[in-house]
Amino acid sequence: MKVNIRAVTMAALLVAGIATSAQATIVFANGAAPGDAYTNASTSNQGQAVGSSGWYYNNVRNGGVAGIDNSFARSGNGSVHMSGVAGPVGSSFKADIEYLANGTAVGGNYYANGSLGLFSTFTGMSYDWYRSSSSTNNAGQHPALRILLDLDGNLNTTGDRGGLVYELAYNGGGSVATDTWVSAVVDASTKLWNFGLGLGNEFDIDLDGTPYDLLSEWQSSGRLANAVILGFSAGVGSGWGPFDGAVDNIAWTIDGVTTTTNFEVAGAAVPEPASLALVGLALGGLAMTRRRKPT
Ligand SMILES: [Ca+2]
Ligand SMILES: [Ca+2]
Ligand SMILES: [Ca+2]
Repeated sequence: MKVNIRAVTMAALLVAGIATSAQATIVFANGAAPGDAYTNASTSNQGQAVGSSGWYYNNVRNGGVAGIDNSFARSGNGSVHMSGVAGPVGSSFKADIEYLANGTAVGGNYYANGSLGLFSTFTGMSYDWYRSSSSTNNAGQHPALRILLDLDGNLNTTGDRGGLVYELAYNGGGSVATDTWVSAVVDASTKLWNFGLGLGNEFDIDLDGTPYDLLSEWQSSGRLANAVILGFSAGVGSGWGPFDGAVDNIAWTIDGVTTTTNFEVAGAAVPEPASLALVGLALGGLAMTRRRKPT
């Protein structure tokens, strides 16, 4: 029996390649294990770049903490750990992790100075979030996910910047799960509320009397026809009580292209079990073929 080892090897590499291309981009902490933790005690928003990844710990104030560490491992060894203790009255912590188009530092805080594409070509976003049971803030709160926008698409006018926010409270609500990872998907039929965009907060975009409107309603509004995407943001705080939790696997789809980011700590990366299994299958097939060759 003649076997083309080269063809089998190519097939094995192809299977491994497919598994790799389906994986998320990995963004590592600024520090070695157990990772990093960025904080800022002052009342003014401050940030820090996560390497050259385009991600930033941002809008961190009043003792809020954001960093990639091993505390709540997800899809490997890490996630973005977010916490704070001050609030809900008086000074209140806040901490975000943000991907910003051409992120630029202004007074220690980061702003987008570019666009990821038209809001009209955005079809959804998703992430995993975690709330530790040690949190004592409102039991309905969890890290929020936001798409950041410029309403008129003109980056030189900044008074119309803002975003649309996903929170479970406006999509079913109730006390959220604790000490477990929860995956959330935002699509056309998900309710979102706005901040800024030159519309104030919690604007009723379809004028039907309720301010929490579907992504499809935001997109069909003529007001956002020229809006561009400045970035994406996940975060905690601003009026919360003590919270401890995390986010991971933040993803979005723009113009049919999905971008997924898995936050990890370098030096102890754990490959995805699914891709390991695929590589194992491919290599196993190669070994079986080789055993048959002598006949
Ligand atoms: Ca991870
Ligand atoms: Ca503008
Ligand atoms: Ca409405």
